[in-house]
Amino acid sequence: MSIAAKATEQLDFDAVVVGAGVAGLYQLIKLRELGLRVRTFEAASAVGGTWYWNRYPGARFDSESWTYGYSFSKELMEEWDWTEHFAPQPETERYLNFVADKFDLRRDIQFNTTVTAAHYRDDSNSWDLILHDGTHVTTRFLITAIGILSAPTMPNIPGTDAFEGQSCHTHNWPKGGVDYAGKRVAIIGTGATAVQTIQEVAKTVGHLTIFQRTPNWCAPLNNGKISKDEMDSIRARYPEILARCKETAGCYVHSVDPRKTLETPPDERNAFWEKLYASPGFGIWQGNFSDMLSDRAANAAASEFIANKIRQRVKDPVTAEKLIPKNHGFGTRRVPLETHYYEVYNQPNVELVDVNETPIERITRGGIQTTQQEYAFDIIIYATGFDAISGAFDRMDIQGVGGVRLKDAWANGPQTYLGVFVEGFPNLFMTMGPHAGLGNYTRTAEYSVEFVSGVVEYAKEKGLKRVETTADGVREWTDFVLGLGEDLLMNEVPSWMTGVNRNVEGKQVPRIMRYSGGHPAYRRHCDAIASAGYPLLAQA
Ligand code: NA7
Repeated sequence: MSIAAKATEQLDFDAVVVGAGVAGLYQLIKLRELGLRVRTFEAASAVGGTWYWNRYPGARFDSESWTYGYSFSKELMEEWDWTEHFAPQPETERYLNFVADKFDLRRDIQFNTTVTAAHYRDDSNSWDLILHDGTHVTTRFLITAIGILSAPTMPNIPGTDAFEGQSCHTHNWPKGGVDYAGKRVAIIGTGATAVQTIQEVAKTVGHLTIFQRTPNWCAPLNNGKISKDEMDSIRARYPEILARCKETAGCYVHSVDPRKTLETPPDERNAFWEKLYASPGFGIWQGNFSDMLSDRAANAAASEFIANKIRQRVKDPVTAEKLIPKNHGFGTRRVPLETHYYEVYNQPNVELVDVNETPIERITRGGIQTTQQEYAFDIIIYATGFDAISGAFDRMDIQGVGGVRLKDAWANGPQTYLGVFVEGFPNLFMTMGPHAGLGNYTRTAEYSVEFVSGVVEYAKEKGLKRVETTADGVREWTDFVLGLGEDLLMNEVPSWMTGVNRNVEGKQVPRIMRYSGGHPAYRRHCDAIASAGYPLLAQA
């Protein structure tokens, strides 16, 4: 880290946070505690980030609600009751508003404001931000809390503007909702978002057509309501729950089973998988046999177990086979958790179109034209995903020392130190950045925010005006992260987790985008660096 002191002009703020979602809200609290002049800019009209935008039908957690809340305030944990084990979007949005109220956060947040550009000024060791209306704002430190799934992408299909019915991306679902009951509805995509949308829309739709390019391995969510008594008991166990999340690789309550898949006798193996399939949440993904995501034969066996479940649940064998992934194994992409998803395909008013067999040629005024026929629709839903992890950075014009654009610096994949710092971009700190330890979002975001806050506090105490990573820091960390990810089956497969989005130029090939050494190791690594006074940050 290079930290250089320099007398500067009066800046508008000591720190600016971009984003008022899960990470951004906590970051604002921490920076206020440090006594800084801080301002948050948020593109939406209210707090929530992901939980503000993604109000599509059926949107909900796949992490247990009671592992997802903030842990920094005991009082907050005392006061908030979750009503379902996997809370729906409106409840989470309410929760984040409750947090904003409780800590009086809105007075430091400027809503409806997009930061379009951020340019580093060498002479004053500060960032010059340009807002969407052309306003300039200066700050010493710039902290991004822009999320990893916040840059939605439309499909690269011609004619999306031509459609005369109603259409929207799930991320931009209208606040007033969409009246799809009894209507002819199309959904493009079959990722985690589409799965949640499909199973909800199918309940009242007139006719539903699902356009699938790649099926995903889905497993049951097994959600349930939380009674008042159960919530009290969960609250009493919060210390134990949080301690458990701290120990697991992804900060979920589910921890990997130490046994090896094929060394476990078939009956025992099957019984274990049956139990996981009937249990709530990500256990079947995060709590499976220890070699399930690294050993090909183990992974193939787990995949066959899930494939048979799909065959049992979907009545038409041709449709069932279409829903079974063939190009990747179970768990090598993010596992969508579902509630009666596969049974939707048994409804007479639901049709699955495999766009590999009959590609979509264009969106028309009245619907969707494939190579085989034109389908007529009232509504088209684009559940086509995100330019993940680095996409939100690419969409901002971030320029570091010498006017170097972050997008160009990362053209061959992100290069960071600890997922927090970028060479040539002093005083820029990323929460939940590429190559950081990611997982259960709030659990990992809390750590990320606390680490960044530690750096800012250090700079404040030492009177530092410039904090930046050395080239060595970035090289060492990037090599380390790439090495860690090499043997994982997950990193071979195109998905948002490997930075692939076929609708975005230059993002066609899987890359290692995430630190995969497990969050406990990530924390140990970062804590040691903080205790040692940030040795790979340049100090001047
Ligand atoms: P995903 O998981 O990236 O899914 C996007 C889906 O859209 C996926 O099925 C894509 O197929 C499909 N897609 C994208 N573009 C096209 C085109 N042009 N034609 C046909 N199909 C297309 O995003 P989600 O929003 O579902 O989930 C993201 C995460 O958010 C999720 O994991 C949760 O953590 C929350 P493809 O697989 O690329 O063939």
